Amino acid sequence: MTSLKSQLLARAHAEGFDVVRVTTPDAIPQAPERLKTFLDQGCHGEMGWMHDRADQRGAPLALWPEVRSIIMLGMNYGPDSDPMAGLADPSSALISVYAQGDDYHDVIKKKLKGLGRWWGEATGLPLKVFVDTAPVMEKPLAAAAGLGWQGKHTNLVSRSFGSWLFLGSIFTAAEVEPDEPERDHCGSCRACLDVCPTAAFPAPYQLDARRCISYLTIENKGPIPAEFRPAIGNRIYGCDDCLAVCPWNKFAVAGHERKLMAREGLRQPRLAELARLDDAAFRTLFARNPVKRIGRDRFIRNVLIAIGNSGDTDLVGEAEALLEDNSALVRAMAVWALSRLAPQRLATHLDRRQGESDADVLGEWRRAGLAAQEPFLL
Ligand code: B12
Ligand code: SF4
Ligand code: SF4
Repeated sequence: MTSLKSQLLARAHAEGFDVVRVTTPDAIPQAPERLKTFLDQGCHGEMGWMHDRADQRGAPLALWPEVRSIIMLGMNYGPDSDPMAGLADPSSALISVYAQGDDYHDVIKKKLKGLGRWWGEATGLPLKVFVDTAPVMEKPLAAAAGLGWQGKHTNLVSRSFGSWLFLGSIFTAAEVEPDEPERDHCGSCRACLDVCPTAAFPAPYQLDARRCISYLTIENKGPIPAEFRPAIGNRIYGCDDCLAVCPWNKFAVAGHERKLMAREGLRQPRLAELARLDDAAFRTLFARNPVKRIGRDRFIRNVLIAIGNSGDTDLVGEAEALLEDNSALVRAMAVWALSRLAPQRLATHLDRRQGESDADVLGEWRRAGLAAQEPFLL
């Protein structure tokens, strides 16, 4: 298999992967227990799919008993500018680096399939390819293969690419010589833990997803709990703070895969423009992009939170217009945004409150009244 392995590395690089290493299916013995602790503590929040197939997720052989080796692949998506710079302009929106270009699932899956086709013919044995598309723990497997190590923020950190590797895998029934795991190079650093705006790390190497802005803005389907809204700032889809502050990024370079590069219109869009998107315009703007997945209403919910945090009174009209939206989720966040930006204006829209029947929206009106000490809003 040795010469086949060197051919595999060459082919993978030709497909556009930046790192390729191999591990065995039994290489992550601690993962099932750690996953169980994460789930028992409820850290997965509404992501019930993590719970549903936890046995398979923790143990590759339970997912596919024929697997003998796991080829782990990483693709660099390093940004070409500081991902946190946009935080300084609260009238614009921040979309996390991973979601400014085409959807990585589609881009990487296609490349994995191409590589897998060749590998299947070369070995004559079955295989499966995954990129966050099955119950697989990609980070511990990548660490076991030596692509990097799981940093204190739980993501995989690479000595060559810093925080910016997407991960994918090929499960193969072929025996391939495994590589050495990477050791932890975090040392006494705790920059990622300290920067987190929502204190989402109960301890180093552990994340409570329910507090993470990435979870709150992407996975959380209903209203975002009020306690986290101010800390979200203008991050409307995901968050990069813990990734961006890692000192290992000093070796990172901008990604080379054209499809994953930031689209100009998504680098730092104006909140006012995003707030006006109807369903059709939302689908057009985010065609082939990960943001499309959350749908227009959840997206506008996030935009309204950023508007509420902006301190920009030019945005009052955008929030006011959305008080009448068809979506209760949007109306609720419009009330919150206006209560932060211009509470006195909210009082001029009492007709909206009177005609409201949704419990969540009414709850926002009550909360806004209490915060503004305006009994007529209650
Ligand atoms: C669920 C999920 C999320 C959830 C939960 C994240 C999480 N940390 O679990 C949410 C929605 C919050 C999320 C957010 C993000 N995600 Co995500 N997510 C996943 C997913 C689907 C599963 C991760 C998982 O299994 N979690 C369960 C926990 C228990 O496992 P774990 O994170 O490995 O936790 C380990 C540590 O806690 C460790 N541990 C526990 N105690 C101790 C003690 C010590 C001493 C040590 C050393 C370790 C240790 O053991 C656990 C098991 O290995 C993967 C794709 C996949 N299929 O793997 C992508 C994935 C992890 N996400 C990814 C990305 C890019 C992100 C974001 C950066 C996106 C963004 N910009 O908004 C953020 C980062 C937030 C963060 N700090 O983690 C990439 C990460 C790439 C990389 N280089 O690591 C992945 C791998 C997708 C991919 N194919 O590229 N994500
Ligand atoms: S992605 Fe943002 S909110 Fe989530 S853990 Fe990292 S810094 Fe905290
Ligand atoms: S910021 Fe520091 S502690 Fe966090 S992953 Fe990077 S090196 Fe480790």
